[in-house]
Amino acid sequence: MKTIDTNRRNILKYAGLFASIPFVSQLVDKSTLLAAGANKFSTDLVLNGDVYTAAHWGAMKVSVKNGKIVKSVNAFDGMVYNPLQSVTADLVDGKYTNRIKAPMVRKSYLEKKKNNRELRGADEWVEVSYEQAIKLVADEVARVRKEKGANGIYGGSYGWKSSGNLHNARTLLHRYLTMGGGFVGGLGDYSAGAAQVIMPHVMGTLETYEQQTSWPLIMEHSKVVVIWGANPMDTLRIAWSSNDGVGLEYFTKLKNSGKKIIIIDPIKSNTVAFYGNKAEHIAPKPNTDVAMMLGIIHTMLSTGKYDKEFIETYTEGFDKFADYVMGKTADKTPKSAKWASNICGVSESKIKELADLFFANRTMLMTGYNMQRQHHGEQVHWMTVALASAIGQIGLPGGGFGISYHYANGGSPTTNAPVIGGITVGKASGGGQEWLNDGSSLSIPVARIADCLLNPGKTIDYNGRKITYPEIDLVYWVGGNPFVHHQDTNLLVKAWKKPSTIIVHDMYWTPTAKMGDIVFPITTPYERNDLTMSGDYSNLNINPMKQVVKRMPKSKHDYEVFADLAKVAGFEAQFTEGKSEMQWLEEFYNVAYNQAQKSGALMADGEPMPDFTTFWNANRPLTFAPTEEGLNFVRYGEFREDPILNPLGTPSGKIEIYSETIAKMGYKDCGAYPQWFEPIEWMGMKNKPAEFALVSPHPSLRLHSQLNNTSLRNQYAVADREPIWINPADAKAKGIKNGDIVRVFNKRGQILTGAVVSDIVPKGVIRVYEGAWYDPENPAKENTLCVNGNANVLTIDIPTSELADANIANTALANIEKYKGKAPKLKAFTPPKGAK
Ligand code: PGD
Repeated sequence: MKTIDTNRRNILKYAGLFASIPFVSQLVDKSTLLAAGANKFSTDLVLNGDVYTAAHWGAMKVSVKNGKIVKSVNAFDGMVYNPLQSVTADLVDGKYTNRIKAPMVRKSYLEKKKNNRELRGADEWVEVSYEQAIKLVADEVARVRKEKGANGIYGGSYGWKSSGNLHNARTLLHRYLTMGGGFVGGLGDYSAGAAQVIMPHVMGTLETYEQQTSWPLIMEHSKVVVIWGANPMDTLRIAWSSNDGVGLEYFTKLKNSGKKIIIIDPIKSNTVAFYGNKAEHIAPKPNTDVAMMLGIIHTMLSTGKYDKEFIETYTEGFDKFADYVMGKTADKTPKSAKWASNICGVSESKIKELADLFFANRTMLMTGYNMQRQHHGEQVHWMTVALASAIGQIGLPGGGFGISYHYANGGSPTTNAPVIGGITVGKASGGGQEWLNDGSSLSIPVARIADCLLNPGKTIDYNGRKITYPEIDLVYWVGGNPFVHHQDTNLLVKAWKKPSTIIVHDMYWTPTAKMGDIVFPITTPYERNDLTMSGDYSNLNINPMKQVVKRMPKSKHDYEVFADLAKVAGFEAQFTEGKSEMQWLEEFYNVAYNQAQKSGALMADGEPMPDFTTFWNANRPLTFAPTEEGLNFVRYGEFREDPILNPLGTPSGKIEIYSETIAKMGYKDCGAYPQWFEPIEWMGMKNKPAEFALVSPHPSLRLHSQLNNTSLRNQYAVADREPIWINPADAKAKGIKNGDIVRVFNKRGQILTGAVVSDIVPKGVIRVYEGAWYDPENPAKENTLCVNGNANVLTIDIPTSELADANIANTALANIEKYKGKAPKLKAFTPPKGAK
């Protein structure tokens, strides 16, 4: 009985929250949208009215007037405001939009000039017909396949593409390349590359992108909530599928919950600003959280205020780690609060106070991914687990640790929604697919791409095995922007000169498109039909992504380009399965619909899921309600209840504070238990190569580089550049004032930024958000100035360690000076020479 009652309560609550959308008949002229009649869906465009779609930044209602977008807002009333939802019109055509308007080829590439690779990024472009572009690509893919096999083609093509289960650029590329005979792929990602390799050794599961203890349980049970190295008020504006908005709702409610909220972050982030005096802000030096955690653990072990029983029952090898903490191993250094304080800059007394506070109260440690995007990034989440083990609350409601609350709404309770289908990679069309059985030998860690292009044949270590880099001769990139996301841009510029051919699909002349040889003009998500769910962990909604406006002339869907390439290669039927866009969508929808029919799952309003035609014509998202299990989900609850019956997926079945598996790998830069390693560059090092610690976290008004080309930029650009935050004392010492143009530089490169003098950054630290479009002043010159302020020109391209080979974007030092020359004009948002 209890289950029914609670479910009903949830249904009513969620129906209330998401019920603000009237049916389409009240919104648009029936004669347009419903012209096809009751039993047939319509794809006619709404010329005047509202259309529902979705993006990484959530479900949206887009208003159209005379066929043009005039407004876009959250699809649901009453949710926390998300500014990213407001600029849909700009993404189609705005002041900075910079669409690719036709298939284009780089001039000297087209002319087959011998030195043409040297001119990438500095050349003129020539418009070609779509048919000619398809032929060029098809011939080149066939040539490289013939000469070098699957090993010659890099299709790892990392990136955040757009939401949508059909127009999924990267999967479509993989489908085309797989069916054609294989390609070199990418292992892991830039987001959580270190955590997703270390955590399976420690917890037996990826941990990243997995559901967290539910928010209602946090609200009910946690006494202390620690937001550690995370900035959820900004990062929860987006999600991988589409944002359900629930995380922001809960972080907002948390503010006045009376709980002790602690934010540990070198910067007074927007999350610190949001909580104001309702939270305590503790600011360690960048890259030193592992040392701070060690100081807390040392205090707990020294005072005896730690959970011995938990450690005995649920963990493996804690004693060996404890020897390290207490200074009984070779380094003979106790990792005391004083030792930690000397490294991280947080006072000894505060470190000791935290140890007592965490142990005495139900404490949830919510960590972010930023801290593992650092040199030795594997250590931080392993150390978090060691700390949470000493506290002893893993598996209790509201206690333990969670590394995904800040990302894609971890903890948003899982609903009863059936899951829609999506386009898949498919199978090889015959021959050449053996490599698929050994993806390892033909996939490289994603963040090692520049190293791989520069050093074919080099063998690297990766998580206990060896990977030998292939010789890549063709790079095919869709749905990603490596000339913004990859570390040490100038090194990437060099690496990019290696392959014979680089093909890029994008909607815009991004820096990556400008560095290509052949580019295709792709439709925006607002110019095609698609479907997506929202809520990566909750599956809260099924969203129609209806075409909002007429597509730009000459633009193509990624799907169309790959289908045409498949046609030339002789496997069109296999690629398209003979289906149209809407037939694919109907099929994906029916995967969920059939599940719902079978299970009897109802929507949040108590109604059954409509059939596809009704759903599509109704033009509104469907909402589902959290289940009893979803609401009461405690991460590792079952393991805690019975570790024998419910062991973890680690070799010992327990939490591995000591990992024999990693010990056997014998890596110098990742040991058998979590440790403090001095990063390659940091504030506390001797002989610093540059003066300031550069942090480059995720931006508040973009998704990585996406939306840099919208009017949101007017809200943050300073002197028409990416802003740099500088502490007032540092600014004074350098003679820099608010609004000045600042050159930021180190041995890897130089960028121009606009000064924001503010104490949100401590002395000795500067912040430049990642994601500004790389804009080389003179692309023909080595190490030229990036005039728009791409932080990655300054970051370091080495791996976290031999274990994960992930990126270390957040470990870097740089210098600053007032820029005195005539400020070069921005070209980031204008087409290259030869393009309109
Ligand atoms: P986005 O800007 O999202 O960045 O790197 P990522 O490459 O994912 O790029 C997506 C691109 O895809 C855009 O150019 C967009 O226009 C294009 N696109 C969107 N939809 C479509 C489509 O349908 N078809 C095609 N063909 N193209 C499409 C992000 C990466 O950056 C990530 S995930 C992380 S976590 C890293 N974070 C940091 C960091 O914290 N600090 C630094 N310094 N650097 C980082 N880099 C990493």
